[in-house]
Amino acid sequence: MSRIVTVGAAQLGAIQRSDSRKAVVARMIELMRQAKSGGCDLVAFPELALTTFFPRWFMEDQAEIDAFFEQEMPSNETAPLFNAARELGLAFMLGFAEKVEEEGRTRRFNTQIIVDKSGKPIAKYRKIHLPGHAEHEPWRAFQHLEKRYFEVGNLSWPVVRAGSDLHGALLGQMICNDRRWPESYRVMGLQGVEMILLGYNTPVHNPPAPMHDRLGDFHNHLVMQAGAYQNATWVVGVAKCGLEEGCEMIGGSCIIAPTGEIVAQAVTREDELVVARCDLDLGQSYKNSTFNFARHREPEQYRLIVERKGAELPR
Ligand code: ING
Repeated sequence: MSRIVTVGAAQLGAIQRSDSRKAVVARMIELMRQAKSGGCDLVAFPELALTTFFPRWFMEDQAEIDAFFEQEMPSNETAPLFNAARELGLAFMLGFAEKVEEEGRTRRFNTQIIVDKSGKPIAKYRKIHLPGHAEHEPWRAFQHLEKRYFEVGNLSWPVVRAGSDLHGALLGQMICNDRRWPESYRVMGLQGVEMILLGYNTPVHNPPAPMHDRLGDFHNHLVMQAGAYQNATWVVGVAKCGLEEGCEMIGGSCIIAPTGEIVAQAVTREDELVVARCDLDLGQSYKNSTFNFARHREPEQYRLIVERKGAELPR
């Protein structure tokens, strides 16, 4: 009996600063309806899916910053999303800015959750690789202040076994910049992950390295295809994209098989649903051969990967 999960990558076009959560949630529910009629079991939304990508601005007033965060999940504004999913019988992944009281203090993370078809949250992940910078750098066309607004995630990369509504799928998550680091995939590969869900907001222009701009779409698929193949897992990458507050962001949402092949991808930088039937056992032949980790890996030889942060050149 094959374990097929039909996935909808629900790409979102631009969200402007003035767009209300109510308006965004309505767009997301429309994508959920399309997903339902497309036979989906699971819908994945982008990173920070409820608001414009606010780390592009330098802000000092904490109240102004906190307007972009969710104090509770679901809230009055996001409850309609949970209700629609439950009514449609859809599981979903949602990225949002999380403000939480934890260990006696207020903490802020770039977070994703997975909610099952009954509306129960079954997984949470907090972004570990925070790109950009922490102080105002006015030379940039726009800022990228994730190191200022978020803490490094403290949940590692957990892999959870979903319920029978998703055929016991071994699900993992990462967020945006995490996808550029092989360690993110491997930590989940070492837990037998079958499908990684990730959202991203990726500007076309990278101020510190403008010569990379022409390769943004290529690098986007390169890293996810490599991660999928090298860990024998499905990878679902979902963009928030288009021209947001003057900043163009790449699209390229896609569903990638454990073979490393892109099986479906977006062709616009708008709200667009990308659907694929995903056989969760497709990675098995790789896990039993080429990427049989227990048989072929030599962790004793990999110590530098954990012990050393930055590169140190030989004398
Ligand atoms: N965005 C970008 C990303 O990793 C970036 C940051 C852009 C890094 C271009 C390198 C090059 O896709 C987020 N939100 O991490």
